[in-house]
Amino acid sequence: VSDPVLYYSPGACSLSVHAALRQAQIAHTAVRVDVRAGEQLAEGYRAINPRARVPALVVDAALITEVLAIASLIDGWNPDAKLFPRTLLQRARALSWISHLASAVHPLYRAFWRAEHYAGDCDDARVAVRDTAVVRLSAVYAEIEAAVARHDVFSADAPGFLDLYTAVFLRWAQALPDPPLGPALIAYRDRLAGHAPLAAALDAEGVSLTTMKRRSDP
Ligand SMILES: N[C@@H](CCC(=O)N[C@@H](CS)C(=O)NCC(=O)O)C(=O)O
Repeated sequence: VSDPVLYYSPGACSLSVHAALRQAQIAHTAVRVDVRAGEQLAEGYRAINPRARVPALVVDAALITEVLAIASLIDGWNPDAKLFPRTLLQRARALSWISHLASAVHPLYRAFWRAEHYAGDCDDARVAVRDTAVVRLSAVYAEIEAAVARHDVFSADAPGFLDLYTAVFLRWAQALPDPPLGPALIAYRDRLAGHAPLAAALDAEGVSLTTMKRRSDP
């Protein structure tokens, strides 16, 4: 049985599972597929993941896609890593946020970065999709900010997968015209950046939570 192989792109949503593998101390190989350079579209990668997205985890020749599925597998491998809350109700509340981030918030970033995915080649529609995404994202961050301020499922003291995944969205906020992060989210982000497994994954990917720039960028 060989180590699982994680396909990731620096600072992409795959950062969450990259950090989770480290938190759970799972030996793995991390393979970079640079989405910014379009490497996910290469034939070689499509042969591994026909959906041409990251993250993808290959385990004993089985392909697992989708952050939540990968995170739940890692949790099963090492429940002591506390990636998910133990009590059923708390676990459901964390899953509720993770599911919301994956199914509603992530697509807003797709609308922001790849408006053509929804608007086709119509310029006016692309601008409208992009602008609407920016407005909706502000509301999303306000809602997360309130939950973080109440210490409601989110925790920078004992981060679980929800926190690792949220860190990705806090990083991405830097790409928005006026990053909608209030004081509670900034304090939460800065504490998360010091969480060893996340810090190690950020370092391995050459990115940080406070800028969209990569270490290798000029
Ligand atoms: N629903 C998927 C979304 C995966 C996804 O869209 N990943 C982005 C990076 S954050 C990607 O690979 N984008 C490449 C592309 O859209 O061409 C998940 O939650 O894992």
